[in-house]
Amino acid sequence: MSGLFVTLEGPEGAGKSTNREYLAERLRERGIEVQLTREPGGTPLAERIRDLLLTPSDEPMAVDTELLLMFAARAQHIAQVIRPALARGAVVLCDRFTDATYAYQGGGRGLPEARIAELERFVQGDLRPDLTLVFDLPVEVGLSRAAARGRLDRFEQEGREFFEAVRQTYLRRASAEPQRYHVLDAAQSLAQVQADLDSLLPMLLERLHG
Ligand code: T5A
Repeated sequence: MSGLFVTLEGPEGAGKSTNREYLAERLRERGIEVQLTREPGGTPLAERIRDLLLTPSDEPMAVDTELLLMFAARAQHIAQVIRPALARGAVVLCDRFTDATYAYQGGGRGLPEARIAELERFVQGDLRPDLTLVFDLPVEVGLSRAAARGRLDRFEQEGREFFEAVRQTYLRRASAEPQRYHVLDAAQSLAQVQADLDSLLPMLLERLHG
């Protein structure tokens, strides 16, 4: 038995966490097991790596260190949480995954895509999301939502250009592989975004059972 691996992606403040909970409820009320998780993080050890990655520090983090820590956390998360949940037949709803590495370390930091792809193969083998929901919105809207929550993490302190590159990388990847990605307009009201999610449910259930 194998479950369904669904990732939620998008720039800061796009509503991934909020809508992940919403989607989980819609699936659970149909009796489906849902594993909610996130990256970087998802296990106690990976959450410790998350702290290293997100906490601002006086020592600048080298971009390759950042990349390797993302994949170190991911290796732990895949082994401890994602693969076991998929083997049980659960729907894994994961807030960010390797598309975020392409968007932030690739698009934002400028690391070569080939280097990320090499680590992706090494760490994940053939594991790829079955479906990726991209919550897209203008950079300023997302940043103002994130800022309204208070203290900014290490990534949220980046400039507008960085986040524009992040957004464009997501959109480029989505248009290159339309069978895996679904782009949602996350600048709409929450009620409208959730109505859009409702309309995706039949397709999601078909992929789970099909
Ligand atoms: N990262 C991660 C990398 O660089 N490389 C990688 O490989 C990975 C995996 C993680 C950081 O790590 C980076 C990317 C990130 O910078 P994070 O906290 O997981 O950090 O990610 P964030 O995007 O910062 O999480 P946020 O919580 O900011 O964004 P969400 O989850 O998209 O947004 P959410 O749901 O918390 O909503 C934010 C606020 O907006 C409101 C919500 O109520 C909330 O207050 N909101 C709306 N308001 C109006 N209309 C709507 N439609 C709304 N939707 C939500």
